[in-house]
Amino acid sequence: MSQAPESVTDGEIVETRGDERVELLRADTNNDGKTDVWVVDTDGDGKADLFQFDTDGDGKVDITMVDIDEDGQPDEVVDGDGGLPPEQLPPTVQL
Ligand SMILES: [Ca+2]
Ligand SMILES: [Ca+2]
Ligand SMILES: [Ca+2]
Repeated sequence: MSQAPESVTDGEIVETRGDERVELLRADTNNDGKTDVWVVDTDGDGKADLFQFDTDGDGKVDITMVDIDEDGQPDEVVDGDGGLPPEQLPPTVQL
């Protein structure tokens, strides 16, 4: 096992800009019919600030990234869904 970067924490609940969950995009990048990328706006300003990825294809989030200042650079990265499990809905976009 390689050492995780200091910014990656395990099983933590991430802090987001707001308490909403407006999914701007759900995408299926490996075309298995399950969503593996979620792009979310949590404070209702229409800009994405939460990004979640299912890297092993089981439909559950493996990595959550928060861009707290919406500058396009993730500020916090956690293992798992960060306490923000997405609804299991079909992807809106197939990539
Ligand atoms: Ca936002
Ligand atoms: Ca997964
Ligand atoms: Ca940022």
